[in-house]
Amino acid sequence: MTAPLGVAVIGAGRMGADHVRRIQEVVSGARVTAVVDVDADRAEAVAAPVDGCTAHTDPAAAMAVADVDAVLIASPGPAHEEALLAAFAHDLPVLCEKPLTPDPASALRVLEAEQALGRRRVQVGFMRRYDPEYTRLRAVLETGRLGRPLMLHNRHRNVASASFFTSSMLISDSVAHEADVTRWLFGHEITAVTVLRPTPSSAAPEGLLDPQFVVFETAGGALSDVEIFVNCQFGYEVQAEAVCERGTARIGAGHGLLTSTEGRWGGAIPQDWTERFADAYDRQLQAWVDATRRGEVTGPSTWDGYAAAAVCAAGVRALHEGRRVEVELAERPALYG
Ligand code: ISE
Repeated sequence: MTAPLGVAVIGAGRMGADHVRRIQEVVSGARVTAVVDVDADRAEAVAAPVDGCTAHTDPAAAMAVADVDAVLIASPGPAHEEALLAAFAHDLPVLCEKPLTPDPASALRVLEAEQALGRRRVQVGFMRRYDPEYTRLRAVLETGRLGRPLMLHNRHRNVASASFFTSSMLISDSVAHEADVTRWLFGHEITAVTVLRPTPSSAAPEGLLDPQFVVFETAGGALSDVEIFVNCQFGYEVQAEAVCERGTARIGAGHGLLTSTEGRWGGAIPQDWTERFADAYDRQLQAWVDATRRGEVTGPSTWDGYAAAAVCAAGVRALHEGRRVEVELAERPALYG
């Protein structure tokens, strides 16, 4: 393909609008040709500044536009299944923001529909896999220099949760990332989840179980724990330490610019994920555009999206039932290696 990839962006909210900006200003080899949102005014507002870009309220209508070669789904999770199936019907490659879909049953339907096509069509937006620190951590583990990984300690902190955040969403919306990085770093599926609930922070909205402490067991025998704290008030922090037989590897210390002045030293803490993972989002999108133009599909797959949904479903049950819950996973189809 020599012409730029024409992308329909579905969902013109915070993430969708940011992806439109990224395609227009950062990524090479692509342009936004359609924007879709249930809110026609919002779609129009995001599409208007982009040359030749049309605005729509129906994803399928946008996919039928002649210069749409690929689809980026950034609408809310419950709308993903319909958009994914429409993209399959139009034979278009997709970058789908996480979650693939909100629950394992719908993720399995998407998995089956993609299998029926006989080839991969979807890259799931687990952008941490494109973060330079996470890729270095994985590379170190892969050399085997530190020995076999035994544990992964994760910390995931947000400044404040959105008004619609529920206790389950700490797992399904936030810890979904650690479900994916644990599987990706260790190369094993997560088999069971336990969730502990400390007394909530007084800064947490009434009724929100925040923070939570999550423990994943993996098929390889290694453990991965996650402190998820979405009203920590001071900054956005994502850290991980892999403990191996002969050493440890740590990321996320956030040592960017450090200043020393007036008897103190220090730096700044990012305030949200678009800032902390800006590089990862750029690399993810460029990798998708490049692969799509080569006629390939790379990166996190529909299987990865489904597996994360299955782990999160077990996690949500573990949270509410106060017990260890095993992950129910379908057989991994040959299409996903
Ligand atoms: C949000 O949806 C994300 O994906 C962020 O990366 C995560 O830190 C946050 O907790 C989620 O709500």
